[in-house]
Amino acid sequence: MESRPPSTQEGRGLSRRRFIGRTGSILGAAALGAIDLPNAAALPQADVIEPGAQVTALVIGTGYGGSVTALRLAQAGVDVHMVEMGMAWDTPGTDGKIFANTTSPDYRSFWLRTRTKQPLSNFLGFPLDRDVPRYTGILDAEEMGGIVVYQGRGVGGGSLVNGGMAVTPERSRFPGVLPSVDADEMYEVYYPRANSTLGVATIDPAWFETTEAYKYARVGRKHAQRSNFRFMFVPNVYDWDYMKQEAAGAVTKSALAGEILYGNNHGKKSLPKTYLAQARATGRVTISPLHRVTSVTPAGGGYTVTIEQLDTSGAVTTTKTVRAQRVFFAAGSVGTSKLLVRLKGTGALPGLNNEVGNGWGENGNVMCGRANHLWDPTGALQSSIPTAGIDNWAAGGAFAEVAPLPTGIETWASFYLSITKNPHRGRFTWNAATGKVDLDWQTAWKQPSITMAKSIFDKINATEGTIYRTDLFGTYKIWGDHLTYHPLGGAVLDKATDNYGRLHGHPGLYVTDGALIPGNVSVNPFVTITALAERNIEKVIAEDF
Ligand code: FAE
Repeated sequence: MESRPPSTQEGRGLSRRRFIGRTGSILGAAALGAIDLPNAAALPQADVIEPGAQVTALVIGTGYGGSVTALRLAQAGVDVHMVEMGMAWDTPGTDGKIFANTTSPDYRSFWLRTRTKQPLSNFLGFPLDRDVPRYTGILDAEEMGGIVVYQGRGVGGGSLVNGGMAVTPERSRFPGVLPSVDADEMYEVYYPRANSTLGVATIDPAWFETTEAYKYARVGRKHAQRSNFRFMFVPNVYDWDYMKQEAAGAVTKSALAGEILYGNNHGKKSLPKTYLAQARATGRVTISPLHRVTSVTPAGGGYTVTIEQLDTSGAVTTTKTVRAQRVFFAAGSVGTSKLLVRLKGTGALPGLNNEVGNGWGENGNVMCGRANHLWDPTGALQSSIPTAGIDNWAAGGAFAEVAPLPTGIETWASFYLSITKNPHRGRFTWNAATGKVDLDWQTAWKQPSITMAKSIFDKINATEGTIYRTDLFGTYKIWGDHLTYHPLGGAVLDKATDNYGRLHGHPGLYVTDGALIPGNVSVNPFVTITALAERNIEKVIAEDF
């Protein structure tokens, strides 16, 4: 059934009983009780901020950095208000589901677009993008100079749309990622704390060997190992027991039904089920969804924060100003960088230093597919949750995630998202003429990433006698070099801020998200973003509150 946008915020206050009644036909009682709470019950209730409110700590954004910050402040006895420009994602659409399937994007899928912009634009020569109603959907494909930056929008930020791959970088690489941070502390205290609060776990190896859903990853392993590359299992925040039950037909399918890019209706331990659930349980954290911060400026020892309330068409319905003693920028690398660069450029925060906007990178993301032989199928059923990687970082500067292509049909394709040691860094600057923030990235800067990814896939193709797919990113285009899932930097730790995220020039302002990390973490970034936020907020609570 084609799902349509609700004309109002239909069902916002839906009770748990009514929710179960509506979805009872697709959700078994066991699934509701024991394993998977529907989002309506698990998500924090909206508690919208009033104009003129006075707030002790205001957090901009509800992704990883924001959620860690809110939880730890609340546990220390500080009242927190979180402002999130995206939706709460706690209300089912007309099809009874909160999130749309990856294979059939609808109004819920994209942030304020009238046509989808899917990372894989083509398949077998056919363009995949289609018209959708403009809506405050979950995935933002933000087009900036020479690059499309994909980001999650809603309470939970990137955790709503990401692949859940929860990777701690190798200890030896860490000093190259964050040189001013004590690595021992990170690996002894903050990475373990982040992994345990996020609910990170590794797939049962015995199940991996037998399930149809990971045939594609086993083919990926075989090809990697035959070319002498290091293959590794990658931990994830998806509930592996739930996935096993999906395979057994005992619960409603999510990963095995191709859900990922536009949200998982079940199984994924996204932030609303982990950090944000704990934060709400303290009774000290409130959240305003569909509210966007546009300005922060000093006022009487604290800050005046301007916030626009949006409706689901993206129109501003109200503009509010509130007072906050302290403000934590957690709007993601792009969101935080753009806000800070604009606030410095317009004179709202004149004390920010010239490092603001610098050091932005895309974690060297580049995608490609390989065409396998007919005797080497990758499976019609593919779990949308990746769990394997090929590590050639030391020799070739690339770590490749063995990614799914969950089309529901046999494709004979192996698909990869590579993270590479791309040395290029972009810079955000204020453009007074247009009143916008520009990013000086160029698509040509992806060439080093392609070269590094080729260090793996040229060799595999030579060993296997196979070729690259040319039908996934356009016609006769091998490399997905126009995008990133992993924006990082723009307000770099120990440069735009002190060594704990305090912004220079304005006491009481902090950066807590991926903007702190200078462009690259050598693996998927959210565990590092979470662990760094844990480290920084511990120091800030001890010294500033
Ligand atoms: P983020 O999670 O982006 O949260 C920022 C929040 O702030 C968002 O909810 C915004 O809507 C909100 N916001 C922005 N501006 C404003 C404003 N002005 N006012 C109010 N709210 C605002 O930031 N990483 C992994 O480690 N493993 C993966 O498997 C993985 N897969 C990915 C797949 C996809 C498709 C995508 C898009 C990303 C993936 N990532 C993955 C990246 C990961 O989700 C990302 O690094 C983190 O979410 C970044 O966390 P932050 O806290 O920096």
